[in-house]
Amino acid sequence: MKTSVYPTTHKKLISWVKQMAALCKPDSIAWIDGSEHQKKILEKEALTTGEILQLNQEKLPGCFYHRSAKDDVARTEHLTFICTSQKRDAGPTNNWMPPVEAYKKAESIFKGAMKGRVMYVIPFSMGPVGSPFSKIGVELTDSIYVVLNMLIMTRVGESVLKHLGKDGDFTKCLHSKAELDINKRLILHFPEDNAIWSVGSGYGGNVLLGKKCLSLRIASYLGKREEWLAEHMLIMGIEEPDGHIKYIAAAFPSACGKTNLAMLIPPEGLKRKGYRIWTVGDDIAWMRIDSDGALWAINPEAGFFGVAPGTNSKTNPTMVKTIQKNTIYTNVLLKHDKTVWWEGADGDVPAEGVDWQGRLWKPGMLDGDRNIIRGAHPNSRFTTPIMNCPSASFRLEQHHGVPISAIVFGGRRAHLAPLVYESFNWQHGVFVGAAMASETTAAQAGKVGQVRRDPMAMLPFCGYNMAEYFAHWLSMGKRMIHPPKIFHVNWFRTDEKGEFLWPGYGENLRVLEWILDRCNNKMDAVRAPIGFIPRVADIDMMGLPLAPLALEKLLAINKKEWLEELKGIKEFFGQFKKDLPPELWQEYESLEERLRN
Ligand code: OXD
Ligand code: MN
Repeated sequence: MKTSVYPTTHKKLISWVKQMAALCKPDSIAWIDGSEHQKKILEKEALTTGEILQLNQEKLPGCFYHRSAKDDVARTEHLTFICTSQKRDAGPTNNWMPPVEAYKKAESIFKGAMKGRVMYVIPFSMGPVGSPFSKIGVELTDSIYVVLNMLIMTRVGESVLKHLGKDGDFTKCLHSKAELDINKRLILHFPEDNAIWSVGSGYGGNVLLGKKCLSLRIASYLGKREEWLAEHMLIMGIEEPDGHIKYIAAAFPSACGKTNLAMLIPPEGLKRKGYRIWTVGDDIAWMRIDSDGALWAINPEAGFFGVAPGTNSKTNPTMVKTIQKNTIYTNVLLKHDKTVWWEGADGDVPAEGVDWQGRLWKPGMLDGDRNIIRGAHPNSRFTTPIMNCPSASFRLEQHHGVPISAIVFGGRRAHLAPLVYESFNWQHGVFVGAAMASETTAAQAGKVGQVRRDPMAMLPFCGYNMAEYFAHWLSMGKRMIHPPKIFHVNWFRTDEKGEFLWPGYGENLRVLEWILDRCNNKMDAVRAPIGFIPRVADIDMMGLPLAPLALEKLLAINKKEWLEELKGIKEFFGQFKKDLPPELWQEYESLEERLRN
């Protein structure tokens, strides 16, 4: 193996890199410095091997295309483990493996896995380098695709090493695509060692280790220890007609529209009032209590890893503009002119193209089971820098983040949950988050459309026992002088015919306006058993004709359905046994009582 000159004097880092190289046996080691020059060399190399393809540089400058293995297209939650010494620390909702066993299993796959390959060393910062919010990681990988994506999604290179200095803390992230074999795939988290090992996959959520693995699973564990919150939340600024910008953080399960909401364009009526949106992040929020007693947040990421299907000028015009340059497209349809397409993209359906599996594709083609063959995989993605985004917040690089006025939970529920409601207080809000449920989407492997409980949209991402996570949320509330108000929204309620009642997308700002009015103490509300709900007349519907009584239906609360829902909540809470904070049972019982009266 060729040895490299080390661009750092951090002894522990160097010795860890050497140790991992001895395990994985790469031909050489290359340190990623974050320079444009090195990026170009890597792109060239990946083009030669076919790991990426160049897209039409006139129409999509700086853009590339990548196709993954057929069975490596989404997060594999059943292969994702929290490896703590005690099972109880991982809790009943996580897969658990004892660290000794996990290291042993993974070592046998990592052993020699990088033979004939380069091991890239990526020093990265989640959050602006040097901010008190930020955390440093170093990812070792044998995939240029991973390096190129990390260059978009995180802050990478020399400045990070400089900040790390001789002995700074960092998360040790080891990745190898190995044979990309689903039977030899493991995504392992070792919170006690501040380490992540991911092997056998090339899918973003499994391998861009700064994202779900560090910024949520490991960070949630660190957040508990260091008294802050790492959440699966978008952050957006809403500039109000008076020029003030209020920031909200919102948690929805994967592929439920966080990205679209984070950069919505105000509908005409509201735009005229003077609203404007500033995007801080679309997936992850790190939040700390500042000396003012309020909750402040940063987005630790520097890019978007967004779902392509359904993205178009109606659903997300801002994103359509964002992904015109310097973007990596994965598993979408490749058109003959080397541009890209996906189901639900703008413009005409192409007459022909090459699908995400590399096969010639024409619209309407059927597979052996007579199902339509899609050109793009339903979880096909784009990776694109936030700085491309026309609505990118001017506060993205500010080290102290943005103040959060409201926390919004949401789910995809055809029934039950009204368009919006507000919790009575922080403790009740934690219950609302803990009792969240949603229908599954294509972002996780498995069946689509099944209701599963997904507290705070963190079920797949909480790196420790969720009972303690709820307790941590409760204690954060007690420590704040000005806690944000907590709301719940549901854009996905349907009518008797199964049609969506609410148009969603930009129109969602009408609901956010009510939320802000509540935060500004400008609006009364109706006290319902589940929380405060808007009076029908209080949602500004200027320019949005809905079917008669649609808003009434959207805001209706069916006590019978809610009593039925309580059974699911009880079952979910029950699995935590004595660990569940009693406050959540109190909230459960109070809700039941309110529903029965
Ligand atoms: C994501 C996810 O990719 O939640 O953001 O799956
Ligand atoms: Mn996500």
